[in-house]
Amino acid sequence: MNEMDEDELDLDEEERAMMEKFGAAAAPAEGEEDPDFRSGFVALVGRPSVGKSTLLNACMGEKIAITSPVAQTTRKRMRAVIDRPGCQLVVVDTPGLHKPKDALGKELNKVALAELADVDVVAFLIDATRPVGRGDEWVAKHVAASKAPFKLLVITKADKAEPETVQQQLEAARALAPFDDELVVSAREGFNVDSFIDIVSAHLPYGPRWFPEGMDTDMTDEDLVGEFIREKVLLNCRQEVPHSVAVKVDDISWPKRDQLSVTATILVEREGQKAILIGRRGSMIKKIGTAARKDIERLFGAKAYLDLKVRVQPEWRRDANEIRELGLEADE
Ligand SMILES: Nc1nc2c(ncn2[C@@H]2O[C@H](COP(=O)(O)OP(=O)(O)OP(=O)(O)O)[C@@H](O)[C@H]2O)c(=O)[nH]1
Ligand SMILES: [Mg+2]
Repeated sequence: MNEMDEDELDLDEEERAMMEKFGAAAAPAEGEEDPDFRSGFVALVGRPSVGKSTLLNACMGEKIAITSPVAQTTRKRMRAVIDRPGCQLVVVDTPGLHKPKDALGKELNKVALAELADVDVVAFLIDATRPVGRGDEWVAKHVAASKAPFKLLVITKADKAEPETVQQQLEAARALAPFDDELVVSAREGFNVDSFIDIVSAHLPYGPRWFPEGMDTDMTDEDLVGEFIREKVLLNCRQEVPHSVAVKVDDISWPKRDQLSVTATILVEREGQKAILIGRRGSMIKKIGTAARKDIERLFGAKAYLDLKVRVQPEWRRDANEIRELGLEADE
């Protein structure tokens, strides 16, 4: 907090708690005096692959969260900030809730469930193209138990399902938990994305913005770059490789203002996976690097140089220390 003492700002208890939790970046902007200004958090929750990250990107109008058909694509909570006249909405992307198979899976669930306790609005996403099942029932129980004052049911991927199927999904989902409102969206086609923002914004509490205007996300550059690299692995490799991969960004430097240089290590669990990732004469790692570089260049608006290495770290997903090292541990 710059120069000013917290007491001088006359923060109320809730604001103080938020600042403790989110750090100074989340401090309410000074001088924000509009009593009609709304500001708050919506968490996107649901099973893996229902389209949470894709909806976040559609809300932002740009890709900042990684997406893929592989379950558990998202491993870290991401907050994305939408500034509108009279309102600041923070959209929180969470890992898909699932039956965990290892220590990593348990942490991912903890990360997602923690958000249910901390937001103003919970958006529970259900995939229009997959029958409502026990996984959704389990998530719904947690949504029902959340103290968030407004709960929104969202049926996703409307572009991929017949209207009758969407209707059936709505009916099945309504039976899972009480919701305050419902919406059918297609993040891919932009259908009802603005309505999603409008509905959620209308149910945020009054108060000043939590993040400075113009700040898109709370993710560090290292996190964003690491995730983009991991996404390209998910999109290019199959079977067990995607789940065994983690990316450590060792260094980011800016040799010039419009140039960044990244050194990163891709962790895998077995030698065979390393061989797949490197590919024949390095063809796979080159493909991954080229695709990641394009995304990084677009996001940062600068020319990027990527130096990727692959390292075997057996069973890292079962190793609590390694999970912590990688920043994948849930906050206690
Ligand atoms: N057709 C269609 N596909 C979508 C839509 N939204 C998401 N998808 C696809 O569904 C898959 C999963 O999307 P994600 O956004 O990664 O899903 P997620 O819920 O964030 O998944 P996890 O991070 O694993 O929990 C991707 O292949 C997306 O392209 C949509 O509106 N329409
Ligand atoms: Mg995701």
